[in-house]
This record gives sequence, structure tokens and C-alpha cells, in this order.
Amino acid sequence: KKITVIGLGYIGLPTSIIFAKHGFQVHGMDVNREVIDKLSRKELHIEEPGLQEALDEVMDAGRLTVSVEPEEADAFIIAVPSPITEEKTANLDYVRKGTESIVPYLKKGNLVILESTVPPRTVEDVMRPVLEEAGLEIGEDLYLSHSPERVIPGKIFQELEANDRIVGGVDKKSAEMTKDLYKSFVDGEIHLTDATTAEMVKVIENTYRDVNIAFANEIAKISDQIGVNGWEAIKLANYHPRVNIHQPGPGVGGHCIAVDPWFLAEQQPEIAKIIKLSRETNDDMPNYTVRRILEILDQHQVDNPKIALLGLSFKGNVDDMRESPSLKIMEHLNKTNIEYAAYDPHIKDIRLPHQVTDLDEAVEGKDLIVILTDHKKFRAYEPSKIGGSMKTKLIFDTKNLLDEEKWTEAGFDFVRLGDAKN
Ligand code: SAJ
Repeated sequence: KKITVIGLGYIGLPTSIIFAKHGFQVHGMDVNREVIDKLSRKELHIEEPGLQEALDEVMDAGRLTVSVEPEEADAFIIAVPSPITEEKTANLDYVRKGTESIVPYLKKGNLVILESTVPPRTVEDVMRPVLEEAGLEIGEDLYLSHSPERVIPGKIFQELEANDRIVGGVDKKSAEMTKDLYKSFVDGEIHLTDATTAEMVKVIENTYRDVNIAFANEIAKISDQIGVNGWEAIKLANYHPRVNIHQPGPGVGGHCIAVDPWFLAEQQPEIAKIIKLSRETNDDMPNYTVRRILEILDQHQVDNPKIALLGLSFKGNVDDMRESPSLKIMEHLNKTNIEYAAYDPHIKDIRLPHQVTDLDEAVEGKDLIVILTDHKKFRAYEPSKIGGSMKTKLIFDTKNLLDEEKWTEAGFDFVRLGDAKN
């Protein structure tokens, strides 16, 4: 059986590889020629544990081919971006174009699956018309479904296999056919529903996380005011069997959680009040973080402050900077008199102004270190060594990542976001 995958990004590429590993012949297409050139040389354009080895394996075995054009196949999987516009509405151009691009290659009996996260009704209202206008009768010539990806960057291969999967067909046969395909590598359960419900499920999962994080951020801000360690309070509350509060932080990044809630808010703005407020709360956290930085510098009476930002990716242990709160924090800092250097051990090339590729260079002569992502590597840092070259030994941990005792023993003043006792 052959599968053509449209879009070779964080989801499309690992998905192509895993199907190839499980006996399918896979053709991956991407409109970005640079990505295709790289992949043809077995070079990656994204970072993900295990991805290089897996790519080498399937390409060496001749099971995965890539090009800028689709190819005929039994099934087509569309895994393209679905970003939001400035107006916070879904940009479905890639979904539409991806669908159009496969039309010339479709044969009777083919299955078309959308994996991208989209506002509910996209399969019915955007994809179906494109396919029908091409003269294809869905349920007769062609089968159509939505099987949203639910994997977390950093653990993609593990989660592709282990997670349950939601499959929504425009009819029963489409859903069944999709399940048969994914069964080849999914160890979790595959739950069948209709396409619109599957779209809704995916979007509410990420919205749940966003709303919960907004709640955690509000707790952190309240804790900053009333003299409580918010992290400790959340940890203790979570011992309750029916409580699961997420973690505060300097903001919510990535291309999913910070985007998908708008897919609901845009459709029903009058109803989606908590959803919208949560989005705004999380979007304000970079601003709040900078306010706290200014307060800390002020409290310690630092003149001509120079600071080091550690962590640029949107979350720990990945190299992905999309929608990263760190970028917004840098924008805010550019409007102040604070000088700063930014460093991320996972990002090896210089992509930003003020970015340095060396930890020593980042901290030398600085007054304050700000931890912005929960990279494991930061935990191993030696405070006495780092403090040696600093002008003032101050550290602000926005992720509750570091061992406070270790840093205070080395002479640092340790401040945590959402922990006013400091
Ligand atoms: N974050 C917090 N507090 C938390 C958890 C996360 O501030 O308690 C922040 C992170 O630092 C990061 C952002 O939220 O900036 C998003 O990170 P994440 O790890 O929560 O999620 P993503 O965007 O990497 O992946 C999510 C996952 N969705 C859910 O867990 C419900 C993943 O399963 C989805 O497949 C993915 O979105 C997607 O592609 O939609």
C-alpha cells in the first residue's frame, strides 16, 4: 500500500517515517524546495529525538521518497500548517491548497485524511467542496476523514505509537478505512466519530490546556501579591484526587496551544468568554515577566542593568522558537534601558539580535539571569562557576526549574515567578 503525505514538518515527517517503518511505501511532498533538498540528502530541518536515525533507516531501505510534487497513492495525508492571522482567525489557505494539490492524483477508492488542527467544520466546509468541485463523489469515489495529531514535540515517536487516536470520518466507511491504516502502528485505542466532532475534540484538548495554564498563571500573579509560593500551593492542591492544575510560566508558546483556542473563539466570540480571556491572560505573561524583571532590578538597586536570558525555545529540551514567550520578552526589553544577551543551548546558530552561542559570554558582567525555559541542561549548571563572572548575583526563575538552595549557597539572590516570599 502506498501513502502520500502533504507537508513534511513536525508532524508530516515523523508520520511519513513511521508509516514507512511499518511496511508502507511513502511519498512525502513539501512545497519548500529547501526542505526537500535537505531531506533528499538525509538532512533534517527540524530537531526531534530519534528522527535522524529513523529517517536514515527508511530512506536507505527505499521506503520513503520526497519531492515538491505529490504522487498517486492509496491514501493521502494532509499535515500542513493552520496558523492564525493577525485578526486571530484561522488561515486555512494551506489546507485548501494542500487539498487542491492532490486532486490531479486522486483515483477511485482513495482515502484523504486531514491531520492538521483546524476549526470545527473545516473538513465539511473547506475540503469537501474542493474535492466535489473536482467531480469526485465522496463516499463513492473517494473517502474523507480527520485524524488529528496529538503528539508532543520532544516525544513524537513515542506518542505516535502510544497515544489513543481520534478518527472522524465524513461517513462510516471513511472512518473505518482510516482506522485500518493507523492500526498499523498505533498501540493506543482508535476511537471513531464523525469529522466535525474529531475537529472539535482536538481543539478543545488544547484549549483545556490553555485555560488551565491561564488559571495557573493567575494563581502565580495572586501569589506574588499575597506572599505565597504559588508553585508549592499548586503542587499541594494537586494531591487532591480531582484537581490537576497546570504550571505557571513566562507565557504559552508553540504553534498549537497559543493558536487553537482562537479557532473556537473566532466562531462563537459571544460565548467563548473564558477561552478568550485565558488566551489574553497567557499572552500577557511575557509582559508580566518583564514587569517583574524591572521590579527585581529596582529592588536590588542595580544601575545600568545588564541581564542574561536563558532559554529561547517555546519549551524545554526542544529547538523550536515558534511563538516563544522569550521572543516577546525580548521585544518588551528592547523598549527599556536594559542591556541583555540571550542564550539557548539547543539553538546552535545565531537567529536573533542579542543572541550569543556561549553560556560564559551570556552571563559575563551581568546583574541578573532569567530562566525562561525548562531545559534540563540548565539544572546541571554550576552556580559558583556562573556567578564568578557576574556583576551582581541575581537569578529569576520563571519555570520553577532550579534548586533554590544550591543557588543561594553560591551567593545568589533567588527569585521565582509566582513566589512572593522572595
Ligand atoms: N506550558 C505552561 N504550563 C504548563 C504546560 C505548558 O506554561 O503547565 C507552556 C509551555 O511552556 C509552552 C506551551 O505551554 O510554552 C505549550 O507547551 P505544551 O508542552 O503544553 O504543548 P505543545 O504545544 O508542545 O503540544 C500540545 C499538546 N497538547 C496537549 O497536551 C493537550 C500535544 O499533545 C498536541 O499534539 C500539540 O499541542 C498539538 O500539535 O496540537
